[in-house]
Amino acid sequence: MENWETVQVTTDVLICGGGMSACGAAVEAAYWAKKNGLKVTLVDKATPVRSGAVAMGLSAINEYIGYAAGENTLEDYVRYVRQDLMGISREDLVYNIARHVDSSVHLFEKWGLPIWTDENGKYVREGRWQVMINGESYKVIVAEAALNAMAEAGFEVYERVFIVGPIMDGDRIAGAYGFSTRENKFYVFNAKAVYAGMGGAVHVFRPRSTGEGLGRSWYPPFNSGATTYFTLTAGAEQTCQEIRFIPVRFKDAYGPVGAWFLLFKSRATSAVGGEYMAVRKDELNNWAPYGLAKPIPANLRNYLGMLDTDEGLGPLYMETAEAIQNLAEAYKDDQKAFKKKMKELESEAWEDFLDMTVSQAILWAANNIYPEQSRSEIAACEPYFIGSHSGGSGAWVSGPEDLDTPYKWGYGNMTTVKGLFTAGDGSGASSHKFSSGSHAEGRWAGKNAVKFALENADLPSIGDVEALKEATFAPMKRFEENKGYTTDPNINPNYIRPMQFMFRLQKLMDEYAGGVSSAFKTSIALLERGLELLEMLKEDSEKLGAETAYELERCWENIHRMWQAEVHIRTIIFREETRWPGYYFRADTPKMDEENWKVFANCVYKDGNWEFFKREIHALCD
Ligand code: SFD
Ligand code: AMP
Repeated sequence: MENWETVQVTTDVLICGGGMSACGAAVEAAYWAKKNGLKVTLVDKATPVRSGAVAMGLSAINEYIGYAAGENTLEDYVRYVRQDLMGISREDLVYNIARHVDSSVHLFEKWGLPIWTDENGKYVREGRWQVMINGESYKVIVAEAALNAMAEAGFEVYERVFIVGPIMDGDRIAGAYGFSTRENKFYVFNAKAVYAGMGGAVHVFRPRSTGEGLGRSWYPPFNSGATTYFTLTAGAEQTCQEIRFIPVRFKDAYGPVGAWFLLFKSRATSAVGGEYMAVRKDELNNWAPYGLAKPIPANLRNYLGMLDTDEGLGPLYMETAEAIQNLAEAYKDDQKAFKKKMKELESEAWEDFLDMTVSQAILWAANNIYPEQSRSEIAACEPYFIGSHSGGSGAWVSGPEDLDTPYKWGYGNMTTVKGLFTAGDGSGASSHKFSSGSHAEGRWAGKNAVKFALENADLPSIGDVEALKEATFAPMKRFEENKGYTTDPNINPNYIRPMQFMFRLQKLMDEYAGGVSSAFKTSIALLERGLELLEMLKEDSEKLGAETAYELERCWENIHRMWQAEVHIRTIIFREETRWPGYYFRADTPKMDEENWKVFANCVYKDGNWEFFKREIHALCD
């Protein structure tokens, strides 16, 4: 520990994370802070240029309202999100994001992002809400704007600094602490306001991929639950922590399906050729009113496919060849035009992957898949926590001041902890913000964080940082002290390495909390047993051992995941119904209960105790 220098940084607004929402927060906070003589500091465990969910790029921007052109109203979007989340959404937050999202998209375009346009210069829509982009460098472009805004204001950005946890001063956030993975430096950030934008979580559940492919998941392997850990352990109220997200993706390399379903109008079928959305249509009656309205919620679409799989009708397939043929059909009378169209569609199909999931293109090539000639396997992924997509987990945040909403207690997007803000994957019950909405919400939160720092000008105290440092480096000390005890450093009675710890967490989540191997089903008995095992894992988290700084990072990532797992299991237990089949199914309460459970399931963790309670849903429009 003596080899690690302690560096203390004092700032007004601290931004933790460098993803889509943090880049939005940085652009806005840098502007307002500079104007008011305040300072902003940003810390990312990686480098914002290629960090987070958008690191590899994206092929579409999934939230664009087209408000100015009268394409959609804000209320239309609020209704869409309500429908997709089976009635559970914070409509004030969704509305607020919707009214700002188009301006984020226009900024992206101004900063250099190529957005597809048609012959009239209008954005090409993938579906009603999505616009197509050439997005391999999407994150580079968005990050560059954020980094420029910070640099122009003279503010510092710390890259490769991993945030371990929050620092509190009573009921107010006082900063954060962490360490560099490149230099021997322990960091203590003292701030008046903190923005937690460290994404969602993957690898809480056992992934389908094994061996060398372990890190190949849909969600980026580097987002490991830091935002939930940070806000939860700071004492912030959580919401929708039961709403995990399970995307259906091209199997094994996790290529996106949105373009196939929406742009190419493709069908998904079972091995015997039945289109599960048509064959199993009657099942949707059981999930009324949401099952009977359009668009059919993502979890129900998943569920109908899972019913096929359960009956042994898998593998499931995306009918790519049929979709391409259908789209080219109109050109059939002119062979030259037909060939040209086929070529165009074929290249769009490959580009969809090359823009965001290169490995899917490699897998297609390796498996001799020609999308215009044959269908291609799809499957439900393992569960993820991503409140900004079609999941809902996150912190309970204050609504916008100017809207008629009962959920307001101060600054917009502030959690229930004074001075602690979040957005994107960090704020719950406001799904379907995606990359663009996360950026817009981050901007909103960043501006409000500056306002908070201005109006609460005293710097909170950070107390004894030596104790934090000791706890942070304990796994390294433990490893060092005990490594000579066995001949194989991986097997030692005095410590557990983070990889083995992660496998244990994933196994119990998979088998008890409804992962892939239990076909996404669970029950109260399974959940309670899972919780017992989790408690024991928690005890063993005190025995983690790390050889290097990177392994120390892995230790803390897994502690973050463990807390994400616990709040998830506990919230599933609290909600005594099945509302999102296709995400998870509680076999002991197999039906949806609109009368008792059309509510938010919220919780607070304080002084070692969990408190769970319901909160009412307030509709913003009809
Ligand atoms: O459709 C720490 N998303 C898509 N959005 C779209 O608009 N279009 C798409 O095409 C999208 N698709 C998609 C999407 C996500 C993923 C994973 C895939 C495909 C494969 C959603 C968006 O990407 C998502 O909504 C936003 O990125 C959310 O933004 P934010 O800011 O909440 O999270 P982030 O961007 O992942 O950034 C997280 C940051 O935190 C850092 N970090 N820093 C310090 N200390 C720690 N301990 C930290 N832990 C994490 C990260 O480095 C990163 O900077 S589609 O195909 O599904
Ligand atoms: P995905 O690639 O599955 O993440 O989808 C991208 C966007 O399209 C998201 O906004 C999804 O909710 C939406 N989407 C994907 N498939 C469908 C579908 N079959 N019906 C309606 N919306 C869809």
